Amino acid sequence: MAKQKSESAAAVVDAVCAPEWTDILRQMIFIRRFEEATEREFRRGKVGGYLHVYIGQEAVASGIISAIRKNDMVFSGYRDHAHALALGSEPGRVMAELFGKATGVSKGKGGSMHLFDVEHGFYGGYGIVGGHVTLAVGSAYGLRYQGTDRVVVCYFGDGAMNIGSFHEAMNMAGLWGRDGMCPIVFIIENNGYAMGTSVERHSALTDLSARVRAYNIPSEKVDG
Ligand SMILES: Cc1ncc(C[n+]2csc(CCOP(=O)(O)OP(=O)(O)O)c2C)c(N)n1
Repeated sequence: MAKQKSESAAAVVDAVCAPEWTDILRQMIFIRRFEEATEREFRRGKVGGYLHVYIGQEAVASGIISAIRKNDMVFSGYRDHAHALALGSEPGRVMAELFGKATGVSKGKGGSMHLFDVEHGFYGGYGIVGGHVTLAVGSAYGLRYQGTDRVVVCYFGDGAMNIGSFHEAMNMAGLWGRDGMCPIVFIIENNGYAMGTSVERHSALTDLSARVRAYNIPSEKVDG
């Protein structure tokens, strides 16, 4: 993996994973165990605010993050624990954030939906559905403007694709991308629902990867 995990993060992963598993499988299983633990703590009333788990989507964060470089930038929506863990955030600091502790990755001020760990390339963790997509596109433009070859990876859910700012961001990404000025990979995490509303009920076009082609952005469908 391109990202370097801290020693204590690696030790926690070792504690729940068999040594013969591949790095990506270890990552995925570790995320599953972590999410099960967060749910338990949430039910015990230990987690401030709300909590959304990533169970079933582990491969999407683990696979892509294993392919990026240490200085690339990652943005995600509010189902964000896995992205932080896959990037190498210390699991104890991620859990501390859910508990509202000052030792958390966002100093206990963000909670489950607002994890940040810039040192590991994680630029959030956003509770405003689709809001972060504009920030990610602006950051990608900024990276090119500064003359770097860094890239942005931006995750969002199927529901986020119906938000107005999402379409503004796609238009700018398609426009700047035409001149090579928007180094960004968008990952639509289509889990079939915008929370409780199925894709069939919330999207006029259910082939979501086709929707971004309207903005001159090439896309393909992958089984996550
Ligand atoms: C701007 C905004 N509008 C509405 C909400 C309320 N809301 C919370 S979750 C959600 C659905 C998001 O669905 P999706 O992006 O598919 O994520 P999922 O939870 O299904 O993974 C909505 C509309 C919000 N958080 N932000």
